[in-house]
This record gives sequence, structure tokens and C-alpha cells, in this order.
Amino acid sequence: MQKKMSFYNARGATQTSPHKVISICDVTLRDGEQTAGVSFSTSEKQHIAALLDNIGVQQIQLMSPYSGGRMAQKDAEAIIKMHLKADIEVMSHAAGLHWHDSIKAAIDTGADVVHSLLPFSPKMRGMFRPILTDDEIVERAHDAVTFAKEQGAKCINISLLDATRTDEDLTIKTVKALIEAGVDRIRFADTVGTANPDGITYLTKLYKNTINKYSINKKPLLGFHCHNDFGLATANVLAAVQAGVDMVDTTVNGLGERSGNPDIAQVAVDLDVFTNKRTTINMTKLTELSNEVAKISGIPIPSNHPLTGRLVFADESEAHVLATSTDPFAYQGILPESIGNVHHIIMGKKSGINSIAIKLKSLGLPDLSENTRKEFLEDIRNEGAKRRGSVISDSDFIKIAKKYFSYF
Ligand code: HCA
Repeated sequence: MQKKMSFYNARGATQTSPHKVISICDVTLRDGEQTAGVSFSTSEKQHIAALLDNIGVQQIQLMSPYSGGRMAQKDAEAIIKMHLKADIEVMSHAAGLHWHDSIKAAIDTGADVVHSLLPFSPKMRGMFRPILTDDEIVERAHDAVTFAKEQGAKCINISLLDATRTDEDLTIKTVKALIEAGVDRIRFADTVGTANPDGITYLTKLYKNTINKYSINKKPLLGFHCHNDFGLATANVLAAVQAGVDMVDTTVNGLGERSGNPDIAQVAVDLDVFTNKRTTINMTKLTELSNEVAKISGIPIPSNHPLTGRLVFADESEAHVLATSTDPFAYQGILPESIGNVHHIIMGKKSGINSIAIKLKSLGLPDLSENTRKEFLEDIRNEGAKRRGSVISDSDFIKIAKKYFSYF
């Protein structure tokens, strides 16, 4: 991707394992559907799964067929039947009275990865009966992996919930037990978004060092799932990646419980432009994916949503229009087309006489004399001053222009 970023980034960075490919597990069809008011039909899920596969995500997560009932079961069957390139991960629970049934139901779908949630912090444990003690958590971590393997799980991922509010000693003991049981993947979750990038760096290193210390042959992959309650989701993903995680969870448009999960577009682009890591995402399709999921979910993204919003590569102020028309990197770190977005010259209250000429040219219209442009500019500014959250579109501009062109 062509870019012009701050050179201070490299000066301050602690970069690890150069050029490592970070695996994206997209959880739009699971955590994304947990967004209040969002529901996807089976065919919509199939459509989104195909788009995610096509854009290059390595893994797609689906709901638990045990707790999600018949509908979740049907969705999993329909998506697994699509034989996508991406691995399909199906969720289950490793706590509660029926944890065996929950894990078994996920395995029975034929999932590539069985994902099992283990409530880890005292708060999360309090929500499952019987409430597990520290010792029982360590034991359950071991038993859940052993059970999943005995029942034929191809790959078992254990996710430690609210890991950012869980004791360090318990973390080490649990990771050790998971490794001893032969776990394939460990994910830790910042369930309520309560960690900052420093906390995530520390915790990632704790997990990584424990994995390195106790793994004898194959090391489990380390994944990270987080929430955006304090607006730090993408920053936390970057911190986790820099500190050594192998896999991160994303959703399209940052959908997800409460204020959501990290946005796939921000994660893919930010890893590319701010770190020495990359993903397998085809970035030119990100805006299309974002628009499609906004339409299906019924949750529109604001026009200033980073990267994929309709107007995030738009200039209205005269100075910005002039600068961007001569140097595309003057007011942009990347080119909009590299993520399938478009640059717009917006006419409005902040336009100037030069913007009129640039806009006319961009629409294939002839220029006007300086005096006429001045008059035209006044009309544009007056119209712009009336706007509240809607911009003067090209067709609005042409309507206003009619007054100044005799041939319209
Ligand atoms: C949930 C909680 C979860 C799960 C995390 C994961 C969290 O929705 O039940 O799948 O690894 O953040 O703890 O989203």
C-alpha cells in the first residue's frame, strides 16, 4: 500500500518478528450479531461469510449451536456446507452444568476449530453455575481440552474471558494446564475493554512467555479478542500484535456487544501502515464489505467512520481542496483507492473560488470567468450554510451551476 505516515512511528516502536502474518478471525457472525438490534438470517450469514472469505479472512466464527438453539445449528450447517477457504470456528462453553453437551454440539457441526469459552475473572465466573474456584478453573481448562480431543475436535481453542481482570498467578497456572492437555489455541479476551495498550502489552508477553516456557513440542497459537468500550480496541490489537499474538478477532464496521469489537478495516490497514506485520486481507475490498454489512445489519456507519466512511477522504475547505489536488498525501496518509474508498471534493460554506474551478473541471464542465465564479461561490456558500449533516452533492452543484451556464 502506498503511504506517507509519520516517521516518528519507527523511532518509538518496539517491533517484534518482522513480516509475521497475523491471522484474522472475523467474529461478525457471532459477536457482531450480538450487537443490540442486529439479526442476520441464514442466507444473510452465508452472504457475509462469502464476502469475508473472498476478502481473505483466515477464520470465521459462528455462534454456539448449543446455546443458540436450532437457528444457530442451521446457520452453522449452512456455512460449513459452503466449503469456504476460511476455517470455520464454532463456539461453545467450557463452564455451566452442560459444558460437555455444549462442546460436543460444536464438534458435531464438523467445525474446523472448536472454540470454548472459559469464564476466567471472578465476575465472569459468577455468571455460570456452579461457580468455579481458582483450582477448579485450572482443572476445567485441562478437562475441556481433553474432552474436546477425545470427542474428535480437529482443533481446540480455549478463550479466557475477562482475562484482563484476572489474577496473574491463575493465568500462568491455567495456561500451563491448557498446554499440558494439548490445547491448539489460547485466546485471551478483554471482555469489557478495560485494558489499555500498556496492559495488553504486559499481558500478551505474560501469555507468550508462559507458552514458551511450558510448551515442549508444538506451541499453541495465541489469539486476542477485545471490545471497544473505551475506544481503545484497535490500539489494543496493535499492542497485542507488537507484543506477539498470532491471531486477532475483528468484526465488520466494529459491530459487537455494546460499543463493539475492533473494525476489520482498521485492523488490516493499521497493521499494514503502522507495524511490520501484515494480514491476508485484500484491502481494496474493505469499503465495499463495510457498506454491504452496514446495509444488511441496518446499522449505518457514520460518514466520518475511519477509513470506510463515505466522507473520510473528502475535502471542503479551500486550502485542503487545493493541497490535495496537487499532492494527494498533503491531507491523507494513504490513498482512498487502496481501500476501495473515493476522494470527494465537497462544495459548501468553506469553499473558495479555486474550489469552484477544480470542481467544474472534475465534473467535465468548462471554467467560468473570475467574476462569475465569485457570484457562483456566494450561492454555494449560502447553500452550504443551510446544511446540517448533508453535503452539496454533485447533482445539487450542477443545479446551482445552471444559472451560470446558458446551455443548460
Ligand atoms: C461473549 C463474551 C466474549 C467472548 C470472547 C471470545 C468476550 O460474547 O460471550 O469469543 O473469545 O469478550 O469475552 O465476546
